[in-house]
Amino acid sequence: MDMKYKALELDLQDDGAELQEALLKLSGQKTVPNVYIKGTHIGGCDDTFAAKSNGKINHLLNIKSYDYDLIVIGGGSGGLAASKEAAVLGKKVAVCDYVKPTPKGTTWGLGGTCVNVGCIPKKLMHQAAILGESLQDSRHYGWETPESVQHSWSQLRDAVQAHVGSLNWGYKVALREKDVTYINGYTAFVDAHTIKTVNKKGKEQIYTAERFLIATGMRPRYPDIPGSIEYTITSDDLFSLPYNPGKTVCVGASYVSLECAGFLAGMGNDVTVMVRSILLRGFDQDMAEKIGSYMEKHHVNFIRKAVPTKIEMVKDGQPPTLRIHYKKTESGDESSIECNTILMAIGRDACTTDIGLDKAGVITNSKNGKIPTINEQTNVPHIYAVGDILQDGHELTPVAIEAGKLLARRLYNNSNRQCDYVNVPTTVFTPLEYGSCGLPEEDAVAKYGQENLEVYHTYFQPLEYTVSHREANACYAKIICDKSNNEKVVGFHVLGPNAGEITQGFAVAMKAGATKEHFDSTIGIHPTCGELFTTMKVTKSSGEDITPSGC
Ligand code: FAD
Ligand code: NA7
Repeated sequence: MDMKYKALELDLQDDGAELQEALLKLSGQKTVPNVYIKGTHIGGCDDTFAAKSNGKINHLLNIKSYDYDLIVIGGGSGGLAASKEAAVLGKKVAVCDYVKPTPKGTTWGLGGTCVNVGCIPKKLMHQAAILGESLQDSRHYGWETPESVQHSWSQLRDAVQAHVGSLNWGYKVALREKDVTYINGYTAFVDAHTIKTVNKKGKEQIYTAERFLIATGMRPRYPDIPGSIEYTITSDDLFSLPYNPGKTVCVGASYVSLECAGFLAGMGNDVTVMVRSILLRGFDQDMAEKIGSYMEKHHVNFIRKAVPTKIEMVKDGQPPTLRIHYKKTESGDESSIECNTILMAIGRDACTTDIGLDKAGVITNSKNGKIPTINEQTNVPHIYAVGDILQDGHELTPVAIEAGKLLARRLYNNSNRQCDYVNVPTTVFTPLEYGSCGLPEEDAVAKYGQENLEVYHTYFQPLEYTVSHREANACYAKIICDKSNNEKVVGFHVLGPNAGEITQGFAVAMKAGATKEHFDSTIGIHPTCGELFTTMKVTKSSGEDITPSGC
């Protein structure tokens, strides 16, 4: 606590035994440590820790006591997990959460991106599209459904929003049950131990805390072109859009863009994706291209190597008619498309610019606003960060939750377990789902060298696709093995239905250090897609045929 203290080591004192007797008389305690503060007897080790946590030591030392042990800024995946864990461990905790409305005025409740405008609504809309495809398949399976089946955007949106609303409510209840104070106000640091919150009526409050956790997440970016902010929407608006988006252009080739394009097309909308360079930067490019060609065959148009230059309103309405002008990046040719909705999905910015980090002394990366940390601790020792704003983290909900929970345990329960950011599995929910764990092939080559790798791969056709006559070589799987280390599996990739469910199980195996031999000696579950990982034989380097044969 940065205080001057004097320690008497009784076994090193000539009169140690006499001192011990005197202490016994004075305090009734013979054991050591025997702690006094300004003449007041505190007790032994446990008593001292208790006096620290109940404020007695602060009081004796005349140290200002704080309103909270921990204030968490941001009530999303990471912030909520950390705050609940810290409260369960007996700490006085507050969570500050506030959603700045989008330029279109969209706002939402407690829970952060994942629950309100991310994973949850998007997976439900993905499911709506999957059901549409299954409806087509069902006719091959004997269901006599009418050809003119229609999809209702408003019914889906209302059902999705009802579910999201129930989750918002659940989070509030959970905070109340765990005695976490919920402060619904925009929050910024005033100094390193003080924050100011402003609620939607403009009322300001000041709070202090011994420690802080920053978990403010990210928000979508808009390109700096005319009409962009006035006329386009982002994923923050899409899931509660009051009207069917109609003919849609999705700008960007990020997973957010491809997922939204996929489910909108699956619901019968005319959809175009505008791609500046490559699909799914950061993901395995072999897989990314296969996703793209499947989507192209399934009614999603792609304009490659193009960037938007201007957006115009042609006719206001619900939906409006818009015109997006764009330029080809290589030829410079210009063109435009008329559509109803333009979804900007060109990346997300860390919410760290106007939260007073300079006043608290917290350093950010000037390139992307993210916060560098060591084990989630910022350069200011009592201020921590988790989730999407973490430099070198993963922008995924389960990662934010795990990091938040483990941090609370380290701070308040003597744990030393760190969040492990290696082999984090993930899934892109495009019409054909793409699950991956470990390294993309490009990264594996860069790390291990081509000569040290063996890639096993195969196309596959889910049994369910046969009766409904879906195309044969759309689904694909590959594993990347490190030959110099017993063919340890360092990359796992699968493109097919339920890829997320398949990948989750194999991620456990990879965490345990699975090798190709482990995969081979595992007995498959027949007939499933996952079983093919137990029988993969063809290496990419052999160039052999990988189209599937029978059981
Ligand atoms: P968030 O959940 O974003 O929470 C931050 C909270 O802090 C927000 O409520 C914000 O309003 C609030 N806040 C910000 N600044 C302040 C302030 N100054 N004062 C008070 N409150 C503030 N991840 C997956 O794992 N799987 C998926 O399938 C998936 N799909 C996604 C789909 C989309 C469309 C998007 C956009 C994201 C998706 N993600 C997915 C990513 C996932 O949502 C994020 O990784 C996760 O929400 C990050 O959690 P967080 O705690 O860092 O921040
Ligand atoms: P990403 O993964 O940063 O991708 C951004 C995409 O947008 C990418 O395809 C970019 O192309 C493209 N982009 C970027 N700027 C432009 C402009 N000006 N014009 C056209 N296209 C552009 O962003 P996400 O939206 O997926 O968000 C990331 C996180 O959100 C994710 O990790 C989750 O947490 C949710 P490029 O490849 O750079 O040429």
